[in-house]
Amino acid sequence: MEQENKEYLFNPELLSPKKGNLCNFLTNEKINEHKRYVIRPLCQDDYKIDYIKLLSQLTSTGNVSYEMFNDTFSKMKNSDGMYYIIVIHDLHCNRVVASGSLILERKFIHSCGQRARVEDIVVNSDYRSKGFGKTIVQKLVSLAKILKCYKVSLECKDKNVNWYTSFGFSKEPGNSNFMQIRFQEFDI
Ligand code: 16G
Repeated sequence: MEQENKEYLFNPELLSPKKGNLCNFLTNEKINEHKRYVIRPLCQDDYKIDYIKLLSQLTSTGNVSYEMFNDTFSKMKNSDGMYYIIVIHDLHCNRVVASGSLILERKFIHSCGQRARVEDIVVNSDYRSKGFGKTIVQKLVSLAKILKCYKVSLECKDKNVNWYTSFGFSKEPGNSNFMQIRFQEFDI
């Protein structure tokens, strides 16, 4: 039998107020009857339980092989604490049903501070309206605070602005633009 690879992207204790408790069962009793859902850092083996398929509900993923996934996973893990991807795992169906990332950026400004970005929030369409997205965003915002970031920001589709506003994100007057240039030749 293939050995299970439980390598976490980052220390799971960061998600758990109780030291040593590596799995964090969702606290909403109504939704989490029988301790079905856990929230935890991304694992290397999540590739095998359709992590990329989950991301494809957010945007185009391209063809990501296991080797490509592992290579990126290792680079993130060895990045000196810059990448924090969390998932909600449905233990009954053994699949990853929601995910979100917190990416840190080192700065010289703000006393060599760190800024954080919330990225790639996605909930499997079969699991919406259970508060999973909210749980993930709130965990990531708490994590940004624990990691002493001076601010946390995000960019999102226009239709989601009100949803993110409900977690305390706001458009600062005179400072609320998000712009981009897309390089089609590298978008594979
Ligand atoms: C949304 C996501 C962003 C993601 C992008 C993908 C959040 C808060 N925002 O803006 O993180 O990378 O969609 O869309 O999750 P794209 O492939 O068109 O860039």
